[in-house]
Amino acid sequence: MLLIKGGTVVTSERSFSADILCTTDGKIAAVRKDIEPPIGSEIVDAHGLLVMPGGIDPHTHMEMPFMGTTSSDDFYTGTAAGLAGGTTSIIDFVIPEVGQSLFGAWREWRRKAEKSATDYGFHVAVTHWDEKVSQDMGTLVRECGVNSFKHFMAYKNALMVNDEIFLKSLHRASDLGAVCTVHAENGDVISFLQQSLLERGSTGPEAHPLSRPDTIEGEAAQRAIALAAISHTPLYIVHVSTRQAALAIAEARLRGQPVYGEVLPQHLIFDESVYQSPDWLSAARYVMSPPFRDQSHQEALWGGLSSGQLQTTATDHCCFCAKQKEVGLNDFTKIPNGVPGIEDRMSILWHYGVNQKKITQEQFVALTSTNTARIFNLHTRKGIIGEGADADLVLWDPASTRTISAKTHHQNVDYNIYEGITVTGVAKKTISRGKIVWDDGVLRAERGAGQYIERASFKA
Ligand code: DUC
Ligand code: ZN
Ligand code: ZN
Ligand code: ZN
Repeated sequence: MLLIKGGTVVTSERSFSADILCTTDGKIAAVRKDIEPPIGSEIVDAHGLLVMPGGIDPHTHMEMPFMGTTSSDDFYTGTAAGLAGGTTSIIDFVIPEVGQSLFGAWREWRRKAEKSATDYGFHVAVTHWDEKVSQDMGTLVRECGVNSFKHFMAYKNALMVNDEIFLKSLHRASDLGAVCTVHAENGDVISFLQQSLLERGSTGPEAHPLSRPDTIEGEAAQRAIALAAISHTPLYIVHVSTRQAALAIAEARLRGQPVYGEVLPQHLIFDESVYQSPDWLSAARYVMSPPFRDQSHQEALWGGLSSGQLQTTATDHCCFCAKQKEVGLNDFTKIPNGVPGIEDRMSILWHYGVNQKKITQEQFVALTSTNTARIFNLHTRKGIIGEGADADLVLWDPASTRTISAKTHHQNVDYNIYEGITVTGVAKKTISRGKIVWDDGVLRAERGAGQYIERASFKA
């Protein structure tokens, strides 16, 4: 048994002094003041520390085949890096290949994820439509613990679905009691703009944001919201990066529509100037979609998070090393889209959010863990601190600092987008189902210790 003594417990609701007792099978047994240590228990001194639910990152891409290559963090290295930053669960994406069934893909990704160090669940992408897709959605929801499906309105001729397919999938998800998630950018417009930029000789990373303007994220978000309304399906919009998309979500919520928005910390602090670096690789490293935008959008994202109109933070963790990025040296449309971030999400949000008084520490817990657990129906086990819940905890030191660097990070990638930034607020210890797996700089991540998280339908 593990007894965490003397800390301040922070939940999405309130902060209070209490000890936490964890059972050997990884559950929380008690949360109250002055718990007497049971015989043989290990005591963790949490004086001066905040004890919060472990982070849940609902948007990662470990070892994902994408744009002709595979993201460099696998399920072990990526989740281990997450533990070093206080994240104890992920929801990754099953992306079926052309011709592969949804169920077949889910089985393949289950196999890949067996090496995970943290618990993990899956959203399953719907990238085409036929009777088998509809059947598999039923199987996945009823028998496989999947309650969310992903749709790409971008990546034409690859992952993109048109409105008709998206609507069919939304309708099927509604019948099954599942949530639909969406990457909202207009893929037809992007494809057109990419071609015209290339024809005009704009081949470098500086053309990337020009090919994906803010307006077409707003347009796609509006369209996704309209389709979700028609089919009465809860909608979760991933990586909201614009004021337009944030407003569309807020308006839908004012109409009473269940629409949720996710924000990536990188969009809160970087702007489009990252693509102007004279050094090709320095700019190419930031190529992800949606791209970094002009700074004016950041106010809406922070406002959305602090007002509750945007509910979660994720990373879209999708690592590609320099060698992989270089495939796009002469053509920005071939640069694999994606940036690392799972290890730094919580520190970045704390440093720029809590320290700057943009959000409270309770909102920090809501935005890094609890809201995601509620939206994706894992809140009986995760995202809370209460008897019977999984003992997934982070002991947070709000006063310690660290300087982020690829030299010291645990992600399997040769750069860090936050290189050189010194943050105040660090994960001192991370506890995954009752075991200390990150201990003040020592990583004890265990390959294969992660369990698959079954998430029930909302119609059960
Ligand atoms: N955007 C990225 O940058 N990478 C993975 C997929 C996506 O939508
Ligand atoms: Zn129906
Ligand atoms: Zn995306
Ligand atoms: Zn993604």
